[in-house]
Amino acid sequence: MTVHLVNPSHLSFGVGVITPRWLFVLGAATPTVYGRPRIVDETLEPLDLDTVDSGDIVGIGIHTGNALRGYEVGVAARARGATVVFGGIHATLYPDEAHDLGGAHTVVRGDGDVVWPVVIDHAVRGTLQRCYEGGRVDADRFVPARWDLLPPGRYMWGSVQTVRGCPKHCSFCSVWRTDGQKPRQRAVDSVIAEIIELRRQGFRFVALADDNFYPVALADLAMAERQGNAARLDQLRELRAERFELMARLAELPPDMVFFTQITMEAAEDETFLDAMRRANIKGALVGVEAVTPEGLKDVYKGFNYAGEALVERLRKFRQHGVHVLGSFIFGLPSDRASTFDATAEVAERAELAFAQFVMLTPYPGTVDFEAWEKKLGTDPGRVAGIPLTRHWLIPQAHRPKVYTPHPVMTADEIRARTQAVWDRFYSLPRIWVRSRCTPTLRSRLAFVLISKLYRQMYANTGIATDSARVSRANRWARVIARPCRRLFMARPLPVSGNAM
Ligand code: B12
Ligand code: SF4
Repeated sequence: MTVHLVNPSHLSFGVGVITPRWLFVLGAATPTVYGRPRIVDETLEPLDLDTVDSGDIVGIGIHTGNALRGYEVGVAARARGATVVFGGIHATLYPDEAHDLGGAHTVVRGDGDVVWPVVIDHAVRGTLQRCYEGGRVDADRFVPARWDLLPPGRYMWGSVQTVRGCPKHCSFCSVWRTDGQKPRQRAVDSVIAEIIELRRQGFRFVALADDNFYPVALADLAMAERQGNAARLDQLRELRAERFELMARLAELPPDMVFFTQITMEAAEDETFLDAMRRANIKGALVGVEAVTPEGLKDVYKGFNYAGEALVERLRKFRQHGVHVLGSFIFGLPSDRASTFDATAEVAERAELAFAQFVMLTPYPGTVDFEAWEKKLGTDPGRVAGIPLTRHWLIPQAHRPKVYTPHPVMTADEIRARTQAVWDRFYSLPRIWVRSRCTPTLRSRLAFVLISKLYRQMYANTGIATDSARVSRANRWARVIARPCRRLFMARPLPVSGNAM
């Protein structure tokens, strides 16, 4: 019996940017008596169904965007006689859907770290339940990933999680509801051990795959102090101290290592934290800017962000502390106007962002926005290809709308076209070349140009374009750029024995 773990994708690029962490965590949680799990990441290559035999177990992890492809894989694997198990955020939110459409024998909700071996055991004994509650596992029970399962030469960045959960409550995000608002921080030794293993395999670049690397802001401490809440203050200080301990340990790793994470903009006000990030070689951070106007921020319950000039200043602060920002912006908010698009592109440029993504407001299930939208559409939400809009992830990729929420003044196509134009502007070659000055050597400037082009091809052209010819062209281009790009990110593997670090 073979255990297969499949990360579904309708597009394959041959080379991946970031290792999908869940594959290697569940690989590690698979009891060794069942042999070496077979890892299949369809962002590299589609699953070869001939490798699935009757009696095998096929674990499929889905988020909303790849659920439909996941269901195709599930149905096909079941038809070959395999036991099919679904997990991941989308299966957590819609367990019945995986049964109805994905051929699931069972579904795991929540974290798989602890429950996965139980599910395999039940599958082997023939005592599977319809659903398992994996829950929110405590940080000391997070299973470290098995990096020996990595296919060689396929990824640019490793991924290591240091904290799960986020104390904020943004309206477009499901993390605080599924992973919880209490940050679950992993022990420092366990994080460092994984990073060392990745470095030994030649990975210099590691994404800290956290919901929010900065779970305790100065404002939170000040609030607890004002409230005279001594217990809360102690708890927050302890969490904060652990972050500094982790960063101090990262700083001891070889200086050629580079880390990237996701963080809230509040960190810009915390220069001690930013300095620790610089020492730790955390050279990049995705910051959810979302909107550049106060009205837009109100639309997404992100009042803790800044707008206008203050926003530009905050974003520059990261750069001044050696942290390059990937700014994430949302278009299609009710307060957006035609002028918002250029204004956003200008802010992105003036704030000296290294990278930016411009996404169109998508109501993701599990979010406050989704619930309000679903309720508003009521019993007659409209249909595409026979599928109600409120189940948009089930619409075949080629027909999937790009904009879901009717906008007060713009048509869906106008929002899409203007969003595409902002991507085109931000990622024009001359602009990328100017931005690449943020890196020190010609080799790294070249890597910067390639990764910028790749990022645009992978996310904008395949995600926003409506024309299928453009999507396949972008896919081909991404495949071509990805190989040389990967080589630029790698280092010579370090020996396993000896005290290299
Ligand atoms: C790191 C990250 C990224 C990275 C790296 C992705 C990668 N290659 O790994 C980047 C920045 C590239 C990224 C991009 C995007 N992401 Co993202 N990302 C994350 C983040 C913060 C962590 C994921 C992670 O690695 N976690 C660590 C692993 C170990 O945890 P896990 O995946 O949850 O898996 C556990 C359980 O879910 C379960 N499990 C998972 N699969 C399976 C399968 C089986 C069989 C079983 C039993 C259990 C199981 O067990 C695992 C261990 O406990 C999550 C937030 C989150 N909390 O999940 C968002 C998240 C997954 N991303 C999200 C989104 C929306 C996106 C984008 C669409 C954003 C955008 N607009 O561009 C893109 C889509 C990319 C794509 N095409 O896939 C959403 C998905 C929402 C949804 N309902 O689908 C999340 C939840 C964040 C959010 N704001 O809501 N992302
Ligand atoms: S968008 Fe970021 S800050 Fe907001 S709740 Fe989600 S993870 Fe937290």
